[in-house]
Amino acid sequence: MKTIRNSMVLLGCISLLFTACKSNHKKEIGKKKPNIIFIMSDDHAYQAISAYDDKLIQTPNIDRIAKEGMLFTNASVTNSICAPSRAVILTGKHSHINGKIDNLSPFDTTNITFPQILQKAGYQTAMFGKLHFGNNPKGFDEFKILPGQGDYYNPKFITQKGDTTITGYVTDIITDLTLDWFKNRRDTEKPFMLMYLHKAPHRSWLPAKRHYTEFTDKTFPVPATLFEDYKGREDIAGSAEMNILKHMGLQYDTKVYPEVLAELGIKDLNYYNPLARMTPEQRASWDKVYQPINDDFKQRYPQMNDSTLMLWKYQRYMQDYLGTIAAVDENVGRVLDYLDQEGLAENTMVIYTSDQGFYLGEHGWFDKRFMYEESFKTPLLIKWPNVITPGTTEEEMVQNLDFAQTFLEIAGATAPEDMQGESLVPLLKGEKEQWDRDAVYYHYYEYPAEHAVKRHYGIATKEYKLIHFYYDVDKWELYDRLKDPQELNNVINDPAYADVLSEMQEKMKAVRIKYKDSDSLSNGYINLYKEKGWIKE
Ligand code: SGN
Ligand code: CA
Repeated sequence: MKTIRNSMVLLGCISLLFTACKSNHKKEIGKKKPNIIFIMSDDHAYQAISAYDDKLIQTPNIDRIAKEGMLFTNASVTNSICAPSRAVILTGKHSHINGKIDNLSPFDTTNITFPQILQKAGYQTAMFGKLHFGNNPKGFDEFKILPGQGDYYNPKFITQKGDTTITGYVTDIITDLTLDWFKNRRDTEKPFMLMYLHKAPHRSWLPAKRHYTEFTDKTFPVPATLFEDYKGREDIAGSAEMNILKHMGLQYDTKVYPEVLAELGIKDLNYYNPLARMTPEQRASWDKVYQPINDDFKQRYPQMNDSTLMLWKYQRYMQDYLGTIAAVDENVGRVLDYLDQEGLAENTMVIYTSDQGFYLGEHGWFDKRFMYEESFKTPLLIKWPNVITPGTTEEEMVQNLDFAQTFLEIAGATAPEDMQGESLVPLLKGEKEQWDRDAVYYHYYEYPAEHAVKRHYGIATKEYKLIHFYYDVDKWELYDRLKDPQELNNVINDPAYADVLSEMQEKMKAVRIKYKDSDSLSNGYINLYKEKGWIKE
C-alpha cells in the first residue's frame, strides 16, 4: 500500500514537473527570435571529433550536435590562424578587408561586428573564454575573457569589473562562467547570443587531472604521412618549422622535465615551463602520472633514433592534445544538458566549430597556417531544432566568413552590404538550389614568424586547390583534391592538368576581384608592417 502511495506521489510529481517544463518550454518557443550559442574551441582538428573520424577519440557530446542537426564536411577558414579567424567571424569580412591579417597586429575596433548589430536588435549578448584580440569585444552586455592565449591552470580573466584569477582548470571554468550567466543573469525577456569559446586544445596541451591516465595509457594510430620528406616541396612545406621531430619542444610540448633533459644532455628548444602555474597540489597530481613517463623516457632515450623519437613524440602529443579535448566534450555536454533541462534547446541554434583545423601528425606536423587540408578545413556542426533535419550531412563549401550573415538573418537583422559571406540559412533549411558557390578564397600572412609558414593565397573548388606562395618566394601549387587527398603531388607543371590550371587561374582572378584582394593590397600590408616594425627581415 505504502509503495503504491509512494508511486502515486512520484507520478504526480513527474507530471507536475512535466507540465512546468512544458509551459516553460512553450514560453521559450513562443518567442520569435531564436537564441544563438556559438561554441568555438581553439585548434580543434576535425580528425579529433568522432562525428568526422572516430579513430582517435570519442566525442559523444559534440557529436550530439550533428546527430540532432547538420555536419558540414567541407567547411573551411579564410586564414588559418587564431585572431584573424575570430576577426573574420565577427566582421563577416576577409582579413585583407577587416585588417586583422595575423596574430601580431591589433584588431581595428572601428570594424562593425555582428554582436553589435544583434545587441541593437534586442539580443542579450555575452562572451566567455578566449578572444585573443589584444582589446575587449564590442557589442557584449557581459564578457569574461582570457588575456591573450590564456592559461590551462588557474587562468586569469579580463572582466568588465577588472581582472581576476580563478583557481581550477580552464575548460571547466569557462563553462562554469557560462552556466552562471545562464542561471543568474540571463534576461528571459530577450533572445540571447552567447559566445562560449574554449582555449583547449591549444598548445601546450595540458589536460585536466581526471583525464591524465586515460590518455597517457593509450597508443594512437600513426598518420600515413608522419615521415613525409617534403620532396619537391623543400622550399615550401619543407621550410616550415612545425615538424614534430624537429620543432616540437621536449619540455614544453611533450612534458619532459628539465632535469631529465639535463641528465640526458639534450639541448631543447627554449620555451617557458607550462607547469609553472600549477598549485603544489595540482603539480603533485601531475607528477604522479608524468614522473613515470619521464622515467621511461630516460631509460629509452639512449637507444632512440630519429624515427623512434618521432613516434614517441607523436604519441605524447596525441595523449595530451586529445586529453584536453575530452574535457571540452564533457563541458559541451554540460551546456547542452542545461539547454535541454531548461526547455531552451528547442529555440536555440547551437554551433560547434574551431578557429581553424590542425595537423595531428599529417605531413609530420603539428600547428596550422597552411591552406593544405587539415588546417584549412575546420569542424562545423550546427543544430537548430525544427529547421535542420536531424542527422544531415552537408558537403557544400562553407566558410567561417559566412557565420555573421547567418546569425543576422536568423535574428531578422539586416546585414551590412559590405559583409562578404553568404548566410547558411538556405543550406540549414535544405534549400540547396539557392546555394551556388563554386570556389572559396584563402589568404595567410603571418611570415616571417613562428613556424615559418610562408605567405600564400589560393582558391579551392571541390576538386582542386590552386595556391600562390609569395614574399620571399614566388611558387605556385596545384592539387587534385579527389585523386590526391593527402596533397603530396603538386601538379602545377603536369601537362595533363594544363586545362585545369588555366580554369583555376581564371577562377582565382574572378574570386580576387569579387573579394577585393590584390597584390597591391598585400604589398601595402608588407610596407605597413615594416614601418611599424611588426616584421623583422
Ligand atoms: C603560440 C604557439 C604557436 C601557435 C601560435 C598561434 N606557441 O605562439 O605554436 O602557432 O600561438 O596559435 S606557444 O609557444 O606560445 O605555445 S593561435 O591559435 O593563437 O593562432
Ligand atoms: Ca587557434
